[in-house]
Amino acid sequence: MAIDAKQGALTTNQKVLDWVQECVDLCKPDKVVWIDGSKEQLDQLIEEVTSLPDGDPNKMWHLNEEKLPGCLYHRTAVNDVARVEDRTFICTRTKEDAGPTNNWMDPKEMYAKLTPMYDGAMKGQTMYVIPYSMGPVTSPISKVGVELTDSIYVVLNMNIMTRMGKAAFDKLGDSNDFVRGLHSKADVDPEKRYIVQFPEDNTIWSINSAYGGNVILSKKCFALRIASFQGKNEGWMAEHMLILGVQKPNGDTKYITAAFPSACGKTNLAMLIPPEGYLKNGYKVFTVGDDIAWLKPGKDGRLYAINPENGFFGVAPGTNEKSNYNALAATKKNAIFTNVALDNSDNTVWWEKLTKEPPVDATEWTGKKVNGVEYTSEIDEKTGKKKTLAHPNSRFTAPATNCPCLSPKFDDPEGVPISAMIFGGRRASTTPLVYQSFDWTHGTYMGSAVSSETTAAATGAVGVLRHDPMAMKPFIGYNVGDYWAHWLEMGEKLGDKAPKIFNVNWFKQDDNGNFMWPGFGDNMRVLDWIIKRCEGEVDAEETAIGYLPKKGDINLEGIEDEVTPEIMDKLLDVDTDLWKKEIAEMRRYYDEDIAAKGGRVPQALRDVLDKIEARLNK
Ligand code: GTP
Ligand code: SPV
Ligand code: MN
Repeated sequence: MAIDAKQGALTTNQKVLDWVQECVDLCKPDKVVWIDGSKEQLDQLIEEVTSLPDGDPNKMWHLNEEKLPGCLYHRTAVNDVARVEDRTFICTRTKEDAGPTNNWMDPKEMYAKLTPMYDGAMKGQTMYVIPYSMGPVTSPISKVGVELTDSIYVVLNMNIMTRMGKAAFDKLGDSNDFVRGLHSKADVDPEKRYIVQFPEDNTIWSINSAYGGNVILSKKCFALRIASFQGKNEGWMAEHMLILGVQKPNGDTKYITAAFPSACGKTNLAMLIPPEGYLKNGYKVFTVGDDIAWLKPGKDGRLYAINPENGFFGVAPGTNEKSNYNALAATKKNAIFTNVALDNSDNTVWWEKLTKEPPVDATEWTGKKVNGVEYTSEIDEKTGKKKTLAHPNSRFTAPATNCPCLSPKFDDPEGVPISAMIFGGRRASTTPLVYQSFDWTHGTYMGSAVSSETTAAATGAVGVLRHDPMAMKPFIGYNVGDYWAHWLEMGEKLGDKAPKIFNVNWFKQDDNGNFMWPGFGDNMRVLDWIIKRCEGEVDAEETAIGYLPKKGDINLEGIEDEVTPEIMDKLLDVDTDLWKKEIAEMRRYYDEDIAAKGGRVPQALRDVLDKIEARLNK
């Protein structure tokens, strides 16, 4: 019997109702539930999903109610643990509009290919209709999305990651300006897994996955891929950037955004605790966002940022009291843990480096009970490294409001004014600890030149150096050349009110492969220099590649033993030969990977390349 999607609808918006009905007719769920965001409804869903039998792939578990109140645990299929970039598509009408960094298929063809997969995919199941706002509901920068899904796990994650519920429909009113997301886990078949954006239709189709980045459609699919396309057309920017505020002893707060590729330190930097000396002097760091920034020029002509999200979907391994106290604190209640390990002695969670010793009575992330100490001393044949109890891309989903250092401006509809923007990546060599661009155009070049060693956040080999422009390679929803042009246009619009642009590298290694910079909280020392540069309080060394700190201008008080002058020299070294290679590689990248494949590289960026090369050859 056909289901009437209007039953229980939380909106009279005809566009929404028609689209939901269309998807209901296609997916043929037994039931449709409109998510209002109320506690009663969520409690009921939690009850349902935790009552599933242990072998059910959708099962979630309660954790220790005293130590982790309101927290839930979930394991995904072993072949469904990260974003799948080779199965992610941007379906614009022309291939050229998707550009060389995206997989592309004609939208008509893609709809035709996927429609049979969605046909009846929700038989015997419930379709949840999730209205949500990206950004504070009243913000002029925020936008509404609706996700349809057959997964309670998705509903519960969306509840943390977005402002979910009826208020989003109220914000939308009768408007057609909402992003339509259709997700079905279907058979979680990796061969039929597709994560597809149709930017011209404001539509996302995701099928055959149940892993976060592929199914929390608000996140990478909407807030970056679709939103970057919208931003290009509407004069704003959607970036893979954290947003933080540094409050100085005089009470003045400077806001900074930073773009690092996946699993390269955004959450950590966003929540950093300054070193003791800074704390004593009255510095404080506040988190506005840890992954995504939407940026728009404000009335005063400056660039303002909001965090469109409402929670953190953070990398668990490596997170501990010392490395990221605030993130860990945020996971202590009403959080969801995915693919971490369990400490069965007290039904809590564990992951690598949470504590020194792994639990003896452990469940590793695939569900196998093991002796954690013995297990983690075994060598994994595939990687040649020690086995881990948690998946390297295991994640926590934590409400932003749990974060002890959440910015008082987190909910501010106007957002925060940005003084500096930072790019960075994992680079064992070449790239110094920090340097500043000569101007916005050079900064845009720097962003286009971001490259980084790959991590476990996406499937594929780990540790391979790849280009990841603006840390957005997997997330630019249109032609990368046009995206760079949009950056340049934004710079022109902002003029001398544009944020200053910097590049950092926390991951430079010595000859033995050890990181030379202590990182984490000590990154405050670099932020300090960056802020001083923005305020014109400190001079810099003009080099071929940009402005570098002068000797002694990075405050090393308290870490002089660890970061000796010799190490600092290496961290700030600009090796001419390596940089000539870097420039040659960028030329090759622009020519072969971008221009030859339909990317329109702006001439202004090529001019920057020429200028750097000329300076290096001097
Ligand atoms: P996504 O959520 O995938 O976008 O990742 P992210 O950019 O937020 O990365 P996150 O902060 O979760 O850090 C990922 C990994 O980098 C963790 O294992 C951290 O321990 C490590 N890391 C973060 N900051 C630093 C740093 O300053 N130095 C070093 N050496 N490692 C760091
Ligand atoms: C990333 O990979 O950059 C993430 C995690 O933040 S995911 O949601 O999977 O994209
Ligand atoms: Mn990310």
